[in-house]
Amino acid sequence: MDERRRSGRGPIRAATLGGVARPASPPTRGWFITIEGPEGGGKTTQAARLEAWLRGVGMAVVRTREPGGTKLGEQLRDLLLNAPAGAAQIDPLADAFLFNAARRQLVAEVIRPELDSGVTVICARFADSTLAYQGYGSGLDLETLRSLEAVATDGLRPDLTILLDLPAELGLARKTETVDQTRFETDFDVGFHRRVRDGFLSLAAADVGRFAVVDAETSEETVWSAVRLAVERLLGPSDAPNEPDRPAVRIPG
Ligand code: ATM
Repeated sequence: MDERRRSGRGPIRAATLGGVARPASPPTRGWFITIEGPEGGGKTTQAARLEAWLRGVGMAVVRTREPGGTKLGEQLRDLLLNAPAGAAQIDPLADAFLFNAARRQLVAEVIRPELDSGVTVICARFADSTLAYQGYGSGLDLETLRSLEAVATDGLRPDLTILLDLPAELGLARKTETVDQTRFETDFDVGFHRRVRDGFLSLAAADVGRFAVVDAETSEETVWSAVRLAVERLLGPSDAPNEPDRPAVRIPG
């Protein structure tokens, strides 16, 4: 059997463990795992650790991000995040179209082909970010955004979404200690970021089978343990590494 296929998936049975529902039938493509959440939760760090860990257990993995991950997507990212000071306010619906344009390119160029060839895809941010930021944050109609998403993704949904949750104030404070500030930290107030966080939590509460909510206020190591546990539960016994002595980790939420 193709090694990527073998290592990308294992036998799956219908089950819901710790909030992560497993597909009922054996899948034929790679796993699609997204990492979401407000600013400052450590998405990039955790995505990189997850990639390294999955590679270490023999899985074929691609890590990417939104907006970005393709040439067009990275150009759109620059446009969306680094709008120069004094630039005209970007209309929230225009934002949503541009994020979805980047998403469409990423799905068509990277995510779909990789999943179809049995490779697991880890994506830092995906469609839930548009619902949280442009929907809950900027007040756009969620159904309109879901329609845009459906067109952009052809209905592709993650198998698992890990929500790194933390209070908006803490996340923003962590970001101000770094140089990579974007328009979203400089031009949007804390009320906006609180709505985004609450939005993510609402999305998770409405789809407990897909989301694992992880408390990102704690240390990187504690967060990583929870992230790994959520992914182990998705993969099931045949793909998860054998580490019987590892202490159990509670996934908050
Ligand atoms: P990071 O990848 O560094 O998290 O920045 C991406 C920013 O784009 C993030 N800003 N903040 N704060 C959230 C924002 N964003 C949206 O507003 N909508 C989207 O659909 C996506 C993917 C990101």
